[in-house]
Amino acid sequence: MRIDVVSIFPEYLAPLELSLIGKARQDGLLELNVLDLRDFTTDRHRTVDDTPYGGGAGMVMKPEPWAQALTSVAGPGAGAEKPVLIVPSPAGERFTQATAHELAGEDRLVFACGRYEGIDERVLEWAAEHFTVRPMSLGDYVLNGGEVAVLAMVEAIGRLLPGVVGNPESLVEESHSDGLLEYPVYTKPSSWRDRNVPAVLLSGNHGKIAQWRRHEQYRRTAERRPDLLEGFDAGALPRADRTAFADLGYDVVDGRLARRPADGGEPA
Ligand code: JFE
Repeated sequence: MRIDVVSIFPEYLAPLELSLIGKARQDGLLELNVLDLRDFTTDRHRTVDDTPYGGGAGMVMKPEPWAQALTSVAGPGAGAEKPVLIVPSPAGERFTQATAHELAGEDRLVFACGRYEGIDERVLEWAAEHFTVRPMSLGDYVLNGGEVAVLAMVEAIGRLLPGVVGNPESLVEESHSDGLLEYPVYTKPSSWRDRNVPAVLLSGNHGKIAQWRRHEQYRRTAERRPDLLEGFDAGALPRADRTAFADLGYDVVDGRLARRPADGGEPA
């Protein structure tokens, strides 16, 4: 896969050279280029921003440096598939693990890191001629620019490329994580500062261990991310799993989990 990143802070992307992604580059699985948007300006001050039409606070990124930079990375026009242009934005579609898997299957990705109040909207319209344009949000909070979002997205995508993660079993386990939160993990020593590792994990009973871990996933998900249980397929759950959900306040109704109504009855 080839990834190009355009930013006015190319040094911000230096962490991509390290660890997992750096290794993927060394092994020739990933080609990564970071470009400085200011190299595509033509004025003495290397200007990339201007005041917003319609007024308001802050500055907006000028279109022409973007057009020059994106043209330089667009690649062959005819024949080859359009690269995907990912534009981090608080107003983008949500980037999820499913998005990461989808993008890991692409041959070419280009990331456009905005700053200030964002990029002149016409750049995204124009770019659709050369790219499949995908405005993307990491989550519902506001960053100062696209760079941190790109670090997260490139790491999430890069570790899915064949040969990047050393142990493919950990990816398999993740992918059938069925939309639940992960179970808690422990390592040696078995007793640490008066806290013991749950005995079941030392039992050697792999059936019991798998069941305990699954129930911990249910417990954590109900506690921290009850929204994830709305899509959970509870149709074919073993009796012990139904009981685990019942203890968490959920009944199975028509193959879905239903929060048991709070008991609002009068005291006896
Ligand atoms: C840029 C900014 C005020 C944008 C309404 C470019 N998930 C996510 N959060 N924040 C971003 C992505 C993000 C991405 C690119 C960005 C934020 N900003 C700052 C400030 C309003 C904005 O858009 C500039």
